[in-house]
Amino acid sequence: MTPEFAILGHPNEGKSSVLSTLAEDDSVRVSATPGETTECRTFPVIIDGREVLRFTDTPGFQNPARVLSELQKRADNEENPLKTFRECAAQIPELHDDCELLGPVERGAGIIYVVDGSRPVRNVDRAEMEILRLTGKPRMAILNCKEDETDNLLAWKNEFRKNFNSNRIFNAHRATYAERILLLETLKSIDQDWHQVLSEVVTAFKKDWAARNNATADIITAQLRDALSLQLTRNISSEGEADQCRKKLFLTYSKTISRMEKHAHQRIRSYFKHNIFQYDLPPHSVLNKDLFDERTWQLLGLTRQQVIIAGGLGGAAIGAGLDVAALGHGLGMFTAMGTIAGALGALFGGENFSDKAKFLGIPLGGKRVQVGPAKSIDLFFVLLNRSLLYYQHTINWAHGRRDYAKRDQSLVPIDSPQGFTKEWSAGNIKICHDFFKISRDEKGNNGQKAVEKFRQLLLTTMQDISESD
Ligand SMILES: Nc1nc2c(ncn2[C@@H]2O[C@H](COP(=O)(O)OP(=O)(O)OP(=O)(O)O)[C@@H](O)[C@H]2O)c(=O)[nH]1
Ligand SMILES: [Mg+2]
Repeated sequence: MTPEFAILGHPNEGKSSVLSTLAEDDSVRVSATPGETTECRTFPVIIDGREVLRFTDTPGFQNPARVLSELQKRADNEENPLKTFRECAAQIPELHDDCELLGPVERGAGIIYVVDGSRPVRNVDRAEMEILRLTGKPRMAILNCKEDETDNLLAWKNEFRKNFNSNRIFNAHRATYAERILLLETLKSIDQDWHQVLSEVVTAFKKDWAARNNATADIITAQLRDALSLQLTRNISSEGEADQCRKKLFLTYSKTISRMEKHAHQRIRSYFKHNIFQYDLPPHSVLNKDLFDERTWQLLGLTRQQVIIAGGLGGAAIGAGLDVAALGHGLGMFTAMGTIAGALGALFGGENFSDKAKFLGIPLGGKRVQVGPAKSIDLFFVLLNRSLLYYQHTINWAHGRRDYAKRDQSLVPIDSPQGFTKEWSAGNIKICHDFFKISRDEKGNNGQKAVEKFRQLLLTTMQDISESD
């Protein structure tokens, strides 16, 4: 049977938010106004098409003192006090919410009691906890602290020990994948009958996460290959048009690459089940800058040291004609070349085609300008770091979170200035360089090897990101 857990508690403590995060469902209704949830609603957790678990959202307690006294009255001489209480409460309008919220418990759901642990314990909370204890159902408590206040935690924990099989801190806004797994592990321990089935659920969760990472690695690999091999050409009738045409082509080129990036990021987002709520990127994130902004390149491109390593690997790593040492890092990539068109040519490939055509033996019957395939491996690193930043942001955005609170600004992960590749060794740079080269040119068997090596590097990096705070 599919295990069911009902999320119970006082109004406005974050029950729906906790559920949304646990079930990774951003369609759950969350609101700052108490009393938002008035009916129970069940959210299944589906993995590989199978419902492995379900969570039920409930309204908050409205009359805990009255419910408690009604239950106590029945506790000694009735076989099922919860059932008879609900039958009676169903006739009393002001007990609607209290009757409704106990429905899932009556049908056998485990209890997850949610409190805002940043405020003190009150008598109504004690009444609610006593009600839950009287149900005799397996139950755990969750401290979902809305504020950073920790002075009350000890008092809460003392209350919990008396009334619950287990308790945990779990923040609806900040809980990570690892914390969700830990919560499931705790649920395992609150009732022996669930141990086996919840172990299977944890295994399924882990497998599912690995599958999402694999899919993300495929998405990023394909995004990079498409971007790096992108090549645009136009025929021109005179040399005079070349500069203008190249600029126009570059505009189309950069828009196309940005569109490819957006598409890749949307796909990553849907793998991680962010379907409805459009979370913003952190306000100060480099991801908010244009992909072709010079600052983006300074922050996310190669370090000076790495530029030299890449240069040593030969091939098309560095823009033609660029003096590696002179360009260095952050020296103003786009202006260092003297002219914009010159810079574009160096970074993205932009010869006038007449000479090349001769070389290739292709009669063109005119001149052509070309932008792409990418000449600078920096484009590769910028795109890679941006996609990894997007991945990091996505996996750390809890589904129950719906905005950036003002005071939360400092908690938003600050994007590391150089991206994830800053510390990468010469070995890793070589893997990237090989991938870069084959993405631009060939696609033979050797190419497959280079792609696979890069994909593995990507997966390891994503794993590190998943496991870091
Ligand atoms: N800062 C912060 N706010 C939270 C957190 N959890 C919930 N909130 C906010 O608290 C408010 C109430 O959250 P809900 O999840 O709707 O609470 P609820 O317990 O389901 O409320 P009712 O359905 O009205 O009983 C919303 O404005 C949430 O955004 C949290 O961990 N941190
Ligand atoms: Mg609610």
